[in-house]
Amino acid sequence: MTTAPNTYTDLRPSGPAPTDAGYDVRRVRRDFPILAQKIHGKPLVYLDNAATTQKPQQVLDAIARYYSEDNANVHRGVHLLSERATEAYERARTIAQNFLNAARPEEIIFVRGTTEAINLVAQTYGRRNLAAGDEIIITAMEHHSNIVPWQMLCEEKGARLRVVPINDRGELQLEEYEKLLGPKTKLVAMGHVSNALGTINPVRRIIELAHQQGVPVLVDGAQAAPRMKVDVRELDADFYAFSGHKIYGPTGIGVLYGKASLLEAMPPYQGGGDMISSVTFEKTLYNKLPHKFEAGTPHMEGAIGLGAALDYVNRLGMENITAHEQDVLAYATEKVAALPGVRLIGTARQKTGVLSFVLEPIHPHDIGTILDQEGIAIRTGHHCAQPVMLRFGVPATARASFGLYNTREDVDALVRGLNRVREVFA
Ligand code: 7TS
Repeated sequence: MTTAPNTYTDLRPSGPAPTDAGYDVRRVRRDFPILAQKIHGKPLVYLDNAATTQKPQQVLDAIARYYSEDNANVHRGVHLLSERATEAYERARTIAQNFLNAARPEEIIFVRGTTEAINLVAQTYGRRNLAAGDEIIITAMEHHSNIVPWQMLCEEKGARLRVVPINDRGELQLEEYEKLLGPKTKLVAMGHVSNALGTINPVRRIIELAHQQGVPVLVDGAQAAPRMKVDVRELDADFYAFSGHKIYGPTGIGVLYGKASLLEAMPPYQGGGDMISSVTFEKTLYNKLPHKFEAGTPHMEGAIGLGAALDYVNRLGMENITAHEQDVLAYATEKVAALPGVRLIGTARQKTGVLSFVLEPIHPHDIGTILDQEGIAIRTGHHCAQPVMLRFGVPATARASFGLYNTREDVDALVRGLNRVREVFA
């Protein structure tokens, strides 16, 4: 472990940001110890960032420091350790608030991840506000976690799921969305960025159109938050969800942003400690926001690690990260598309992060296995977006997804690996 400052506040940027001299990806890579290793004797080329990202030393240190210096349960003890743990946990909430530009810290609910955030809204807001005959609008490019919770709710309530179709590039058909929006619509739920296609959806316009009909919108930001500036107030999003592990933070932690007015009116998700203000056997009064939605001892280590990850991203500068990843994606798109037999799946004009493709007639799993032998980690399969595979008539794709530490050299290695795959199957 590297030498670390003593307190959480010391994690804030000190000295000039690395971006002063441009985005130095080589220096950035040194922050990620895992990247330095060899896989099957070859340097690791990690291109599975849409599944999960690697963690910088700053995050590892923040977690180790929390356990070695400050660990105690939050919101309970009068003792100093508990005060310090509470302060660190709540500071992480403020960091997340600022990251999303939320109006108030109480609008940030710590959850396990995007999946839990969506289930929370389905089970609380959805159960309270939907009735038989009502409709929820999603899109044809959603991750299963933004499909199944709504299906479960629809089944329970006798409501109906409506799906906005996508074109052959993998872009939303906005005119179809406008046709689906109507008096029966009670909620719109859609991804900001598709994990299978990389499409960036025009969420601001989508929200504007929904709001004209008085319909709230949940945005699944799992793939957007790590790659682009998100401003929930500028978007006017009603709910926004993302996962810590996809933004260089720990697993098991994520954020649900909700407008305070909506969160206040929602019933709790789970019952237990911390979410109450008083309990008798006759009646329990619920705690105020955000604690109403955080039953039980929270994932303190996770929140603190996520705070350190967001600090890290802020320090590099989201504009720099976006520009860097766009460069790597554009380079990869050009090089991979030029390989004989490659068909790109997802060619939206607004894209980020993800390059999905098939290399006919080779099965994506075989591509993944051979690339692994070359030290290259990609994901193959349906990416928890089976309807997208169906739409493009493929059982699976190979997917390279990029993070802030990937380089054009990583792409060159991928292209060499794919040439090797073609030789093996020639
Ligand atoms: N929404 C999107 C758009 C995602 O990409 C994912 C995970 C989730 C929701 C669920 O996030 P979780 O953190 O709650 O699991 N996507 C992927 C992927 O593309 N490969 O592995 C997980």
